[in-house]
Amino acid sequence: MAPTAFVTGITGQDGSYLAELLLSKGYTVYGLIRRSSTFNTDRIEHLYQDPHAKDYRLRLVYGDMQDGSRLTRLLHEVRPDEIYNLAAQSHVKVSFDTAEQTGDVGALGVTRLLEAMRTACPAARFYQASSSEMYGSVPPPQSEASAFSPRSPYAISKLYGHHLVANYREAYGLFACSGILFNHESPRRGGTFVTRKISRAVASIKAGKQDKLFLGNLDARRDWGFAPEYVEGMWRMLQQPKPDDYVLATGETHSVREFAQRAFARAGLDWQKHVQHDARYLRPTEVDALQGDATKAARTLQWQARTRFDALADLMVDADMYALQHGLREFEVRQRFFP
Ligand code: NAP
Ligand code: G4F
Repeated sequence: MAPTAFVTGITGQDGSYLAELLLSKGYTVYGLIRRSSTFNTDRIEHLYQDPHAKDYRLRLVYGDMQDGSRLTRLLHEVRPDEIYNLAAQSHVKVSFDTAEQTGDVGALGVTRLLEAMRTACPAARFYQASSSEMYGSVPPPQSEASAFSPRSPYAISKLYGHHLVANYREAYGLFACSGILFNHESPRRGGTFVTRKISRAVASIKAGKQDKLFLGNLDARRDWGFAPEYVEGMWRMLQQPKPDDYVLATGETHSVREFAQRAFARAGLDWQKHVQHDARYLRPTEVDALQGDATKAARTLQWQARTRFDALADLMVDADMYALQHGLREFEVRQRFFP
């Protein structure tokens, strides 16, 4: 029988790519969505199926990581083979403003979902979206063996979830894995994360619609990869004979300044003429440098990041310029760039 997956965060960047991957593998996918007064399903619109269709395999269900009884009821009804927990308030800077809610979703949400799984479907396989932000001030390169030193409410919530997954694995024998993913981007990346903020601004400046781009810390260094490759790694973790935790990363590190330089150059622009500093984008505490060591994933999962820094910046700028020129939304750009 074709497997069933339950995906939280399906409307996000990773959720949309993961849904595509699982549907292409024949899965029936249940996606948790939040009720919103406006449509929040843009990233999965191209996957939408009429519930009356014969091969109806993408099933969207309402719920929230802050509503444990709903999660329990859903897992009793769906009884999935695999659970991917991607839901989070995932913006680090915002987490300083909304620390309590970020923790409720990112930390306690994991508890709610694992408890639901423990009672409803203990034989299911569980993936937790852990983050390289958990390393915080630990010097690079960072691997599964590195210590954690989180520097934001977001990172602390993720570390809670990370430790809980390990505890439920040991205490109850659950098949639960954490993927410690370093930054991964795409044309579907939220517009307030730095890479997409830059690629959108480049397109807009090139089109003569704006002149300045305001950024915070240009010295921060990140290990940026391409999101579709990372969701493949998530799936591979759940296909292993034993549950474990894995770093997914490119192994390269670059500064925000370098990303801006490359992105503007792609459009034939000089970044220094357009980028200005704005202290409002600085964080109370910063993560200065991330560079992942994904040796374990390469060895065990046969997973490797393929898209490198320059190609990533180029494809994001190309997608945003194309979208602006043709008046397209993100998922429509996909048809042109990633058929
Ligand atoms: P994203 O685009 O911000 O998506 C977050 C998803 O979580 C959205 O679907 C959002 O729903 C959902 N969500 C937020 N609060 C929720 C709640 N209370 N109940 C149910 N759903 C909720 O994030 P992403 O980049 O795809 O990342 C996916 C996961 O990986 C996140 O947990 C993130 O923290 C983690 N992560 C990301 C990266 C990265 O570089 N992208 C790296 C490491 C870890 P709405 O659409 O309704 O807001
Ligand atoms: O793009 P960012 O907001 O991503 P950040 O903070 O690294 O977090 C992302 O990656 C994590 C994995 O390591 C995920 F867990 C998390 O959910 C999220 O997806 O910022 C990257 C860097 C930071 O150092 C920030 O200070 O860019 C710097 N930056 C400089 N100017 C800016 C800006 N970031 C944003 N968002 N906006 C700016 O104007």
